[in-house]
Amino acid sequence: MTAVEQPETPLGHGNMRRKEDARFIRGRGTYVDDVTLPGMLHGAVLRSPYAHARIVSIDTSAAQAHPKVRAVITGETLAGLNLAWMPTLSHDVQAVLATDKVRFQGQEVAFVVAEDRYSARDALELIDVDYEALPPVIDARQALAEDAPVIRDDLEGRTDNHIFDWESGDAAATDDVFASAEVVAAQDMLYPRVHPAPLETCGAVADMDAVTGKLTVWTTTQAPHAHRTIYALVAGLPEHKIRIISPDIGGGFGNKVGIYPGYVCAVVGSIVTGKPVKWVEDRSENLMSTSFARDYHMHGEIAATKDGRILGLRVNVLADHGAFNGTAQPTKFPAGFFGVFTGSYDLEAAHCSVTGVYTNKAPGGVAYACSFRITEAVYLVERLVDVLAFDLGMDPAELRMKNLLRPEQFPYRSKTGWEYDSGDYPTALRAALDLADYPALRAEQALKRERGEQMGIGVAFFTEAVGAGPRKHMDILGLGMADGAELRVHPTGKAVLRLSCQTQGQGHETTFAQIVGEELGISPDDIDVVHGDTDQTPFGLGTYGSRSTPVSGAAAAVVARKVRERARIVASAMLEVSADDLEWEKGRWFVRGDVEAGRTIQEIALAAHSDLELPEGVEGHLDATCVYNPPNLTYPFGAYVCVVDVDADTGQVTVRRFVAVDDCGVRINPMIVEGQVHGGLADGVGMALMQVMAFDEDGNHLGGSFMDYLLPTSMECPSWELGETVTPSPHHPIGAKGIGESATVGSPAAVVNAVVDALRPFGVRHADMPLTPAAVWSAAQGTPLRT
Ligand code: MCN
Ligand code: CUM
Repeated sequence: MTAVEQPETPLGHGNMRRKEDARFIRGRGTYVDDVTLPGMLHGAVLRSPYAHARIVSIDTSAAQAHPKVRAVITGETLAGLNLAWMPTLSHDVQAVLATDKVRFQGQEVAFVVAEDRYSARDALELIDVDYEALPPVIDARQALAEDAPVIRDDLEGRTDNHIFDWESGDAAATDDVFASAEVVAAQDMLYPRVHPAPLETCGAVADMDAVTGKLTVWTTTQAPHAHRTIYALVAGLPEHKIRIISPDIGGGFGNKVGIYPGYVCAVVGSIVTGKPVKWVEDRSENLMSTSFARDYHMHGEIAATKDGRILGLRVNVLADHGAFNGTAQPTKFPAGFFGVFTGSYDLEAAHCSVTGVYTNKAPGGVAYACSFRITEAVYLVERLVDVLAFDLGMDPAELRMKNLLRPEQFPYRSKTGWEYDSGDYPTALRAALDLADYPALRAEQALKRERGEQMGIGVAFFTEAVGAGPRKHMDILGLGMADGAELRVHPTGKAVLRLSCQTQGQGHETTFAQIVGEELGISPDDIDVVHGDTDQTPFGLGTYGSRSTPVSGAAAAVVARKVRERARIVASAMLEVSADDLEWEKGRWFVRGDVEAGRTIQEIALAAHSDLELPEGVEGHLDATCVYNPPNLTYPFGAYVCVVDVDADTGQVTVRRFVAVDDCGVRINPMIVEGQVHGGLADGVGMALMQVMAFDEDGNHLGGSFMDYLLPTSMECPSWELGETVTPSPHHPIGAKGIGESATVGSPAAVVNAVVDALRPFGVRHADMPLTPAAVWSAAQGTPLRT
């Protein structure tokens, strides 16, 4: 016990403080930019000032002549190595350095390697690129117009900007439900283009050892093993000649899932110069060129009876994917998991169609705590339910309560084919309404309205699908989404757990030690978690889509149980009884009926490494490995209530209260879970009220700094009021579901619903995010802004 109380919970140390904080709070973390190697050179990327332009010529002679420049790499250099284009995570290709055209402002055009970062940057200005400007496609709604310029003329036979059409659900059944429904409410809405904006930008240090032929890359990646395989495929090197090290990461939020041109350029720079090369982007580069999120133009319709029973949902989406289809998501899901748009409700039929288009904007599309597009899906359905409540004159909480799936319907197969593993939705919603004292809030609102003051109450309920995935259904570039784990218990009973996933701040070094500690009765302090280094960890797909707990967490529990079974055999040899006669209590095996006769896991570990005679065929030592292929996703859920005060004269919104009841099954470390929820709620306030990646009609990026692209601070956030319910996942070894993205997924709808509710006296039924003062003021004037 430390000074701060760490209560004993069913999961051992419960709120154990984070092991990694010992280094973080002392400023002793090691991030990519902290890596310094002897003779290391520095790279910088020249970026396109145009959104769309043909490259006529590139003259690098002046840059080459700079005394501190060691190499200047262009698309042409890369083309000679067959590296000018690289595969994206969505089976498209992306230019590493442009050869033919630039397709978004900020696109990578050339790479300078110099003795220091300043010289590399200076030399960029010496490169002379002759561009021939082309008309850009900025508005996704214009991308499919007859006369729209074709962005991807590099792709053979391409005559338009269409990427894919995807649909889910039963169109005919849905049309029938709508045709006979008493009430249909429809709403167009935009989930704007936003950016995860991690505090640490992206970067890499690449070191190609010409003698051993081994490439080592320290890099900001959420998926070290997946990156290694992609490098292997692209470079034609065997995996064991590539080592990806993802050291401490200063936030990922989905921004660090993919491979960026800068990483590849650092590798090529190291090959060309024979020296290690560091490339770290600056804030504007991060905001302008790396993976954005959302950009979904949605048309939603909801069908219901007059008394508010929801019958069906019909949705059309236009998805802006930017210049290259670089979304990171399982192959069979071009619109991510948008298919769960039926949300938390019991309905008769649903159908959605999604069309993806190219535009002259940065690639990306799945990032920023999105659970693979569930953010968009939840926002859509939760706004539609509020629009329906508006039209019916019903209370939005009551309307939700009436339509939520009931506990006895689980496991529930949704109309679009997802099997929700477990849930008790009404209890969660009731808990949130109680915590908020919903009736009192409505009474307060009525009083204020009489005084002409605008107060709004927003309710949202969400269901997520996280933990990709069953490998049969889910892969990324053909790599099945299962995770390995290795556990080694040393002779003294201390242990090392090796994992394929990679923490970016979620506290894996603590929570995974807690999982193993709980299974084996070893203190989490005595269990070291090794991750983020492909030479030291088993293969697995990485951390995103809140899959670490559902997949790697399950692997950690399973591998610990394997060790426990091995320990049982060792104990039976030690005690000279049959293994069948042994019983487990946390930390020791004992003889059934004789509690005194037992051996602790530490005693067993020592014996397993000793001269103890083990049964025929049983190996010594106390190690195990496993690969966990999840049988299903896990389905966390939650109920949120947001209270805002709106000044209709200035458009200023104040989030006064925010109640969040989350259910992520069994909580390994409740304090870490609450931290995850706090962060996600702040994200939601940011997106709902202040964030958008805007462009002018020429394709100039208008959000390239934190002066323009706003991050919420404690000033804009209330003191979060959290509650919880616990509905274990029936198929996860410890009943846990993911939590890392829940609050980002669920909260934007609650905030927007609250603001729209505040504006009800002005007849406002919907307003698009971000609800900046200008947007709120305009909505109150009856002239909503369109982004
Ligand atoms: N946890 C728990 N009990 C549960 C579920 C989770 O104690 N029932 C703990 C886990 O053990 C882990 C943390 O909560 O320490 C988050 O777990 P999980 O939900 O499995 O999510 P991941 O670890 O896979 O993290 C990914 C998720 C994603 S996809 C984004 S985006 C996001 C998020 O995490 N990025 C983050 N939260 C973030 N938090 C920080 N600080 N930094 C980021 O970049
Ligand atoms: Cu979609 S952001 Mo997270 O899955 O890394």
